[in-house]
Formats: sequence, structure tokens, C-alpha cells
Amino acid sequence: MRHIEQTWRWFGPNDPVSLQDVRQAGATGIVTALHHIPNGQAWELAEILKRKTAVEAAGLAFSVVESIPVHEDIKKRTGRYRHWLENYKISLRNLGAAGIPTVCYNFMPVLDWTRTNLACRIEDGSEALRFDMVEIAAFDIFMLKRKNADRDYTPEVLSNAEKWIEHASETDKQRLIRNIIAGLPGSEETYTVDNFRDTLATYEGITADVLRTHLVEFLRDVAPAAEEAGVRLAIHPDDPPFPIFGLPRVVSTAADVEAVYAAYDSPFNGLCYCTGSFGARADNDNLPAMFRQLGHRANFLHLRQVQLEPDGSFYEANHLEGSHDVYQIMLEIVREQQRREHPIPMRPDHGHRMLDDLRKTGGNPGYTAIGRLRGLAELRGLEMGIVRSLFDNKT
Ligand code: DNO
Repeated sequence: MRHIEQTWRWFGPNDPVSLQDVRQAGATGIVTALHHIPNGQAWELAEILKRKTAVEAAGLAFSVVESIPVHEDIKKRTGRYRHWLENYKISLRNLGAAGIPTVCYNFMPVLDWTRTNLACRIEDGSEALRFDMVEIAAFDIFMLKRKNADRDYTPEVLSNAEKWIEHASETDKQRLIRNIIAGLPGSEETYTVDNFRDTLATYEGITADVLRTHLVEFLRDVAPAAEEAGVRLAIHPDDPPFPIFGLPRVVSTAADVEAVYAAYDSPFNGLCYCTGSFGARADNDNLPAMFRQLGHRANFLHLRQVQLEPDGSFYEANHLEGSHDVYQIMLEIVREQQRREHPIPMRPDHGHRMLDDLRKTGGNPGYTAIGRLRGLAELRGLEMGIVRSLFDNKT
């Protein structure tokens, strides 16, 4: 029987959660990125090896890069996109040379993952990340003042957004702006309202069809290079998995992922199966089935839960609770793992700020130690229980 690999995201030497902490959490693999290298630049072998040495000195493996960001020019196929593409391939080759087997990336225009509240207190007193559709609408319509933004929301959300803006203090508004566009951990880009508006304008005319074509072109170019370098690509789904602020999103559903797979048919061109991202869309209502369909090319796993609300809002629930059936998802993962030679890397994705972490300041929202420790502990117990009951009892 084969087990998935337990990994942990580490933001590098400045991460308040240390590699020693990670060891105590019980993960064996590290997911990290060279965040200091500007988007588009090639990652030099020496820089990669330096990070690898630091990780290995702590008794851990450098398992996954998350992420090599895709330059906006590549998504739009404008400007110096050919140059950035060549750099992307250089980074992949250097990672291959350093023996790093997996690279996660996303193809979301302008924004990476998006939340409105980074400290939403839930019933047990811990703090979760939340995406509130009413606050998104209030930002979009009244602060960003995007043309025709009101057309993108239901009448109920619109009327609640009006109420929100009426009652919001200046501090509430600034907090909302910061949470949405000042960049969440790992998202690399930060914006002010004005330059966010300007950046959105550069996507005029880029419909979902156009963006998908650009993604396919990106993959036809880059995936063969990844294969040659021995590096498995894992595209991260859109988070949340629907268009936002008028920007198209094309990695939100199973059909979207099939188009990614079709662009270059290889196990090296795969998916980061992220339960929390896919699961934030009401019609992705059967995640185990989605894994059955797509899992043969899942090169990386992000496991967490969301609790959906009727207006499209959601918050991040504890790893084993929420709107989806994590047991069934894990069962599919365990089955897929038995068909693979290599352990599929999995990380507990996000966690609540809880216990002692509530008394600390700073840190990366969603990436505190204790919440993720709880997530990893629960997930590894679930996996072990499934593996043992399926295989061990029969030997
Ligand atoms: C959020 C992360 C994402 C992810 C990127 C992958 O916590 O899952 O920021 O790293 O989208 O490129």
C-alpha cells in the first residue's frame, strides 16, 4: 500500500512558522517558492539549490514549488510574453536539474486567491478566512466603481451591498480594500484601488474564450519543457472558481480542467486538486466524483473545507467539516495513490487562527501553525484509517 506525501507550505526564511515547527507537525515535505524573485524572472539554479539545502538541513524534502507565477503578459499574450515564457522554461529546467519534482501555478488574471475577511470569528472562537459576496459587491460597485458592476450580482446581494456601504466605517472600508487587493500570502502582486482599476482595464477584450486559448498556448509551449525536465506541472484552480470583477476565469470546473489536460496529453501536465477552491462553487457539488474524473492527473493536493452560503459567500470550515464529504474525497485519493509509483504530495490548505496563535500578531493569514497542524493531523488520521481498513486488514 502506498501513502500520499504529507507536505507543508513554507514561505521561506521569513516565515514565522519555522522548518523545525514543520517537523514537529509531522510533515515530511516542504512546499515553497522563491518569493524574492520578481514575476517573470528566471529562477537560477544556485538560488534553487540554496533553498533546497536549507530545507534539507532541517531533515525535510523540497517537494513542491508553489508557485512560479505566470506573468500577466503571458495571460494576455502582450508585451514581452515570449521572453517571460522562455524564462518560465529556464526555471523549470533548473528545478528539474535540482531534482524538484513538482511545480504548482495558476492562470487567474490579476488576482490570485481572494477573501474579504481574514479573521472571521466562528462558533468555537477561532478565526477563519471568509469570502463575502455582499462585501465583494460593495467594493466592486461603490469603491472600485467598475462600469456595469451591478449587473454581476443578484438583486438580493445588491440591496445588501447598499446597506453594507451605508453602515461601513472608514476603517471597515480600508480593511476590505486591503483584504481584497493588497495581496494574500503567496499572491505576489499588490494593488491600490487606482492601479487595480488600471490593471483591470488591460484585460478589456480578453473573454473567457480568449483566456482559455492563451492557457492552451502556454501549455503547448511549457508543458513539453516540463516533461523534458522531469517536473510535474499542477495547475491550481481558480479561487473562488467563478469570474470576479469582470475578469474571466477558466480553471473552475471539471470541463475546464479537461481542456487543460487536452492541451498537452502527458502526466507532467496535471492538476493541483484543491478541494477548497473547486468546492466554493455550488455546482461543483460532487467533489469525490470530480476526483474520479480528474484524479489520474492530480499531481498535487490541497485539502481543506468550505462552508457555502446561499448568496455565494463561503468561509473556510475545519478540515473535516463543511459542505463536502472529505471522507469520500480521501477514499478516492487513496485509491488513486495505489495506482501511482510516486507519493502524491498533499498539504493541509489553510487553517484557522486558533489557541495560542490568536495571541500572536502578524503571520500569514490562513497559514498559522496550529490551525494547519490540526488540519494535517485530521487528514493524516483519516488517510491512515482508510488505507488500513482497505489494505492492512486483508494481509
Ligand atoms: C492560497 C493558495 C494559492 C495558490 C496559487 C497557486 O492559499 O492556494 O495562492 O498558491 O493560486 O498558484
